[in-house]
Amino acid sequence: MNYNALQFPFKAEQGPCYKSLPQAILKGVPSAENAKNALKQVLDGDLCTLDLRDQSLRAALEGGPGHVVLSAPANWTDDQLRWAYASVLLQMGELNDRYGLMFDVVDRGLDHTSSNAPVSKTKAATGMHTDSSDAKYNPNLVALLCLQPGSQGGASLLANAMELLERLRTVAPHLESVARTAWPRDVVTPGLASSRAAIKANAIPIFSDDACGPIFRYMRYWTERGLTKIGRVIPSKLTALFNFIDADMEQHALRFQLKRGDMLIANNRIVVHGREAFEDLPNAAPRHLVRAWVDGFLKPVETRLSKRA
Ligand SMILES: O=C(O)CCC(=O)C(=O)O
Ligand SMILES: [Fe+2]
Repeated sequence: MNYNALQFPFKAEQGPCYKSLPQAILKGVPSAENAKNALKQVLDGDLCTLDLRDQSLRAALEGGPGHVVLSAPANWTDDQLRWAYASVLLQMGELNDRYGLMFDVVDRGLDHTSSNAPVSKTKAATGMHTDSSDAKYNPNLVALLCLQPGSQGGASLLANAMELLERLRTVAPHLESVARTAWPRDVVTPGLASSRAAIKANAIPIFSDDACGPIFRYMRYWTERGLTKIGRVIPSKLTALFNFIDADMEQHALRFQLKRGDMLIANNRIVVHGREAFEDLPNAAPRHLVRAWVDGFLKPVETRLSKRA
């Protein structure tokens, strides 16, 4: 896939790419009483009879803006929203189980700076990132369902890495080779041992390409922490690259608030996301998002081409 900036009209002033929820979901939603059971059936892989094939959704994720926000009715119950979310995502691929098929993003009072806790269990700003700190695993799509936006802060941020690459090539072309070098990243995935050798082996380039096209993988905090843990000084050229990327995203990122029922789905290979810090105020409902990772969304170019031939 040949991405270039013209294929990626990702203009901050236009806001996020909202699309309506497929009609089949709106029509087929189970009753509030049946929703828990219906959700279990969908997650257990029982055949979903709804026809959700929506090429515009797929097209928005593969090219174009690289993300969509689907808005489900806020008066649906949590289980109805989870059912709709799972039903849509399972049309795109398989759900990954590393953190559970649906991972609750809520503040658990943890601190990611003094432990291996993921930022998704804290109320801190996440910084702009793509998901997964594991060199061997990169989800195709990252999805976040908003059950409760919370009372203070927590805005969502999205940036397009392909546009960023164009600007890097114009403004600081000498840094592209730094971005294409594999840098060690701290190992924080549950179940993976975090030794110096494991961190060294967990090296990931920021920009790379595979048979499906370009890939951007960015986690500044865990890269700097990984390098520090293995006793390496952070090279000044890497700091210069990080500073460029952060400043570029600060200038160009979309910033918006998810509402109850919103499902943000982003192509994790080309779109970077983040959230601002939040505070759960006393006597107010705590912020609650549900994260899912979708595998198998993209087929290698050769497969697609041979199908077309
Ligand atoms: O809380 C959010 O809005 C985003 C959380 C996130 O990026 C994650 O869990 O990977
Ligand atoms: Fe994330």
